[in-house]
Amino acid sequence: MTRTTTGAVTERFVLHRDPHPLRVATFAEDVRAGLEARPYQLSPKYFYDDLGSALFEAITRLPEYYLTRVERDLLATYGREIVGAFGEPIAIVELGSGSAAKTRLVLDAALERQRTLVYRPVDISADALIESSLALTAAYPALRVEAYAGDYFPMLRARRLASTDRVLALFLGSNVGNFEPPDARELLTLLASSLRPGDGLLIGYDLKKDRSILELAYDDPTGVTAAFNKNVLARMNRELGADFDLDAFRFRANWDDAGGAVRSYLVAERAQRVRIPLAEVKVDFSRGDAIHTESSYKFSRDEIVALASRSGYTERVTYTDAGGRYALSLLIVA
Ligand code: AVJ
Repeated sequence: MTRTTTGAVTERFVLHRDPHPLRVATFAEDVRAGLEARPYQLSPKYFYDDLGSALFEAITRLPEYYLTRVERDLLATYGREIVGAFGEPIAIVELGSGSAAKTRLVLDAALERQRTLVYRPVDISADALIESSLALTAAYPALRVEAYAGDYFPMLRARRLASTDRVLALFLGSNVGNFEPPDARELLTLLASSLRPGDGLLIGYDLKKDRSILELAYDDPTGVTAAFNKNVLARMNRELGADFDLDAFRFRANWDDAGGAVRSYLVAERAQRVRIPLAEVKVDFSRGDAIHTESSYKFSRDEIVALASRSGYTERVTYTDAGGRYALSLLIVA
């Protein structure tokens, strides 16, 4: 089945592909910029090719990675109350929908209150979007999916998500934690400008806690998170003709208390030269050189409410689990 940039995949599922899809050139440009920078860095968005998305699904099943389970329990407990806060039929927008597994709890709650529902997921991985949207439209006859494959920022700047519906936007999974604070603020502000006063944003975020719990969640003894990180080296080998030796790099994740984030790295185990022809870059790593692959910021409720008010929202309610590990805040566009 050929897919057009914007086109109906099925009768109730339309896929809009970002006019500037994530081209290899973009990947190559970002790799070149990141490996010519000091310290070396790569964007976590490049984790999510097919294998990366599957490895992330595996991470969400790890006993150490509590985020997904705790968030799912909060959605199961408070989903009805959250959609009930809007009193009228809603449409649902979601940033970073991934497999949309948790989203079903919100869709269920909404479809208990209204006959039909429009769901607008946005994700960097078109394949993940197509897979989840086909599964959702098969499972929910009253659901219509308008999916957007691409990067959040150009999508929001192009106001592709603006609509006349009462909208509940979802930003779950502590995905907000992947953005540097100024970028998180810009993203929430952009999203607010695509919504109308009175629309909602349900944001899920991981709370600050003991270093040992956080470092275990991001460096599990099974090695799944290490594989998730090393996959980006393998991806450069696959897509950019690089010659990374994955065994010559070690994964490391540390809690940075001052910065408020878990920082993930791939560390060179020995001095080595790596060539990445399609990015026109070669790197001479010294032993111990680190490539920063991801920051996962952790928050307090007050920090999220402060970020929200600076981005155009007021806090309606916040739910946390009994263990105080994770939170869901329902924000309203001011
Ligand atoms: C999907 C970005 C929320 O940072 O917790 C999981 C990705 N990285 N284990 C996170 C991730 C390492 C995850 N987010």
